[in-house]
Amino acid sequence: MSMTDLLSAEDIKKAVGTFAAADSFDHKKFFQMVGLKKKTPDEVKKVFHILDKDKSGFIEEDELGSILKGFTAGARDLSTKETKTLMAAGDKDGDGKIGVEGGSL
Ligand SMILES: [Ca+2]
Repeated sequence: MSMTDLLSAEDIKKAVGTFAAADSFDHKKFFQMVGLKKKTPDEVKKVFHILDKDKSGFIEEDELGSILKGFTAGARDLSTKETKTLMAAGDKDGDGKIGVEGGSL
């Protein structure tokens, strides 16, 4: 299963391009642009599992920093600030990682 089986390559390209500048990343807009908001919970889970590279069941900070690369290989890494903002948004229980259940991804 690859990201483009779940999401449109065109939408991903557009979304990644929109947030190409450092510190411009807006996860809500990004997830909307790639079409994640329209996906079923099951499909969102599949996307999550692609982003969970070490299959730990969680997205840890290092995986979060390269989250855009999970969508398309040529994308940039998030800055430390962006990574921390995204972690704070998705980490509901404050354990420093994002789980698939109840996460904002
Ligand atoms: Ca992981």
